[in-house]
Amino acid sequence: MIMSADAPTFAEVYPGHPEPQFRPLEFSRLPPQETLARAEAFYHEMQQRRTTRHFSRDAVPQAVIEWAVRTAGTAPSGAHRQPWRFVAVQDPALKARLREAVEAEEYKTYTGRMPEEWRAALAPLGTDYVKAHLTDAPWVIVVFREKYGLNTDGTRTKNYYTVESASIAVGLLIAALHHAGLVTLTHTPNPMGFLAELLCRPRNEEALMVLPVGYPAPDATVPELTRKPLEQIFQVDLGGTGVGGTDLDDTGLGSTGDQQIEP
Ligand code: IYR
Repeated sequence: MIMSADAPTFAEVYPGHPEPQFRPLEFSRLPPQETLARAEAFYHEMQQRRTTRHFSRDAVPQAVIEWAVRTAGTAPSGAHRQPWRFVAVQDPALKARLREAVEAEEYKTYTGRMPEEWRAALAPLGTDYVKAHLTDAPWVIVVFREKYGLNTDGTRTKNYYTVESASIAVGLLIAALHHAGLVTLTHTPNPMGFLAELLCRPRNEEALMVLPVGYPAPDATVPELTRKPLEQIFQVDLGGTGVGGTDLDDTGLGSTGDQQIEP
């Protein structure tokens, strides 16, 4: 391990680059019991979130969408390039064109391209090529990732981890919309190439996800799904979760799961 006394100087690692400017972190530390209470309360709030395909046509003010997108824009990103663009579509004619284009692709997917294994995976969700949510929802947010930066002189700037960065932003967007009392659906038409053209985005942007946003229809339904319990998604150190004082023994995996270390 490199000892901090031997750590290279900034000038050694970044020769020729100006020193970065730092400022003190604004941070107010909460009492531990409040931290725990907030962590739990936020889980309970997010646990209420459901993806639905059934949207009311009721309007949602643009300001709500703007605040949610601002929240999405707080996401961390590779080299802080913020490689995302949120196109919020509300014009009924444009939503109709969007739906038409999406359904044309999805029709081909559902009636031909989809392999049986994929079809079997989607059957419990009952999705199909009819995308009424794209015209019912008052807003459809199309998220683009910026594959590279495009300078005014036409040259390119490399971006980093654009899928990861834009996906983190989408996660924050979903949480923000739920927190605001709205519902959304993460929709991934496949292929998505037509979206950049339809929404007049430049060639350095590629669509990542389509999220209709609004209120649920009064008769909205959701599939019967369960979420994996913590024990199935969490591991501390080399195995076991210690959750609720139990480990993975009752799975037959042993307390260190399948992460046994070779002697
Ligand atoms: N893109 C299609 C199919 C689809 C795929 C998965 I994986 C889903 O979880 C749901 C749908 C569509 O949006 O219908």
